[in-house]
Amino acid sequence: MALVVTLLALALITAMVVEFAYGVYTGTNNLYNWRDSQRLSLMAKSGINVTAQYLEIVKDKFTEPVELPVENPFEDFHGTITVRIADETGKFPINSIVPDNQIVKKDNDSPYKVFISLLKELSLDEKIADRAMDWIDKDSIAELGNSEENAKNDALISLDELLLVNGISKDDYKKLSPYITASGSRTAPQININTAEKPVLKALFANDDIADRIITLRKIAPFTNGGDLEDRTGNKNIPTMVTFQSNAFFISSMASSGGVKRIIDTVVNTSSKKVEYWKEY
Ligand SMILES: [Ca+2]
Repeated sequence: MALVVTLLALALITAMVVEFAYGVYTGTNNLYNWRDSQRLSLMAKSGINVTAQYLEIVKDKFTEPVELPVENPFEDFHGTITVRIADETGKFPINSIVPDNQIVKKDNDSPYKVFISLLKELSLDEKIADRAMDWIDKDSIAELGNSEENAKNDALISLDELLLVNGISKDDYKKLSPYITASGSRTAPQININTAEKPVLKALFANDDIADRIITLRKIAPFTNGGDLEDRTGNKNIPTMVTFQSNAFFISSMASSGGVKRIIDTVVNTSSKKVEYWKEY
């Protein structure tokens, strides 16, 4: 009997010790994870700050998206910061299909028409334009069956809102999102032809040949103004949305260490010096 009691007591004590050790282990682990994620958050933030200042200097020379990894930027902490920069002014500003005054223009040079051309260019359903329009415009008059259901009736703050729009699938979004932006003016929208990708240029100029010529010629020297564009491409018809400088950039800064990572996505406006969008995850 005494032996049984002793064995039971021993088993109980062993279980308690194991439980305690496990508790200490997970507690310490949580603490380290928390500490690391705080450090990673600050690292990611430094990545954004440095990039924003760097863009102040190089914004006019920026031609294509870049990715810059920096290994162990701090002496006492092993990790990597990877910064990705892309020009937002080279993309189609989707909010501009509904201007601030809510009057949607549908003539040839209008943002709405350029968006339709971009959808065609990407082999996407043209009706996506009307669905996006109903999502953004303040009224509740549906262009298509369910296009006003649960609509935001306001401008998009981030592109992933498009996933909430009725009739826009995940695949549509994946195809479209590299070429559009939620940034930019709704009343005087601009696209920088020195950085825009081919589908955007083709949609903007409604002409394959001119888009190709722009891409070839801008590699030699960026276009500086309308006259320069006219002289070098021989094209006299310059769309209203054309611009030659960028003022909004997307920066994604990812800090990682030992499998843990923190990412900050942001859009900074280099003219107004404002942060237009900020998401940390
Ligand atoms: Ca609406």
